[in-house]
Amino acid sequence: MNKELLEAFRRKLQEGCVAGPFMKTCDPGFVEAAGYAGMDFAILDMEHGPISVQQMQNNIRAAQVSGIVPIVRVSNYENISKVLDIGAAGVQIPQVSDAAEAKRAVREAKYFPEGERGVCRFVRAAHYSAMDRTEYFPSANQALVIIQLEGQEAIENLDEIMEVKGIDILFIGPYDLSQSLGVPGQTTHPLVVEQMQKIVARAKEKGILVGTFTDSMETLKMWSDAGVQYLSYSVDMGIFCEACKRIKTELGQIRA
Ligand code: 3PY
Ligand code: MG
Repeated sequence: MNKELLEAFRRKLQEGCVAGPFMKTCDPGFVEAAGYAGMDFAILDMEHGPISVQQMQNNIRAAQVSGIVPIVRVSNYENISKVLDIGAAGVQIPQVSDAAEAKRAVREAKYFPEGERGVCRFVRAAHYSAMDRTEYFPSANQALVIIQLEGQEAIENLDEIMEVKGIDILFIGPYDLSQSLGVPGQTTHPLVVEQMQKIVARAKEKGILVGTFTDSMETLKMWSDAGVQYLSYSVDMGIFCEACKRIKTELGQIRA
């Protein structure tokens, strides 16, 4: 984790908003390209992507090369410390439903006194022990902890979840939320938008940062206007698909 990069990212979050894609790629070149293109962060996805921890290590290196903040979405609590050990600047934990799960996320991600993360300084994040131990442990506790609220249960337990210390961002997953509300995939259905607006409003009252996923410029604008600070826009594979479709259409028009 690069200290300066993370500090600049936190400042940008507080001052306005940050944007970045989810990425399922196992090729570090794509992550590097997203950084050179000026994206603020990439959510490197272990929940829905095929990537291994070993490959993830190289994606994180690539992010650091091009100055994009590597957040890893884990698929289980056990992987939280593993991806922080290989240098993730933050972890994103899906399907958090109550305060106990939110507390577990923090416990796994932080060293004493905030948590009980398993201790090892012979890892990439600590420069394999070349980093001074008095510097490593406090700096490691700066990693971002982002939890995903994406079901009715999480909404029912929102007050207690918002009381949990050590959470940096509440991320609303519109797709899983739409399923939980009985309208799977309809992320702009009034039922979904209404619940999302409620979460955004409650988090704002408490001064907590909020994030969400968007896959169109309309929804990006809608949630940006609503004050969402951590905006994820689409997924690497989806962005590539859209670009291919557009090229195909334009080729068709040229040939017509
Ligand atoms: C969801 O929408 O359910 C997510 O997890 C973000 O893509
Ligand atoms: Mg989800």
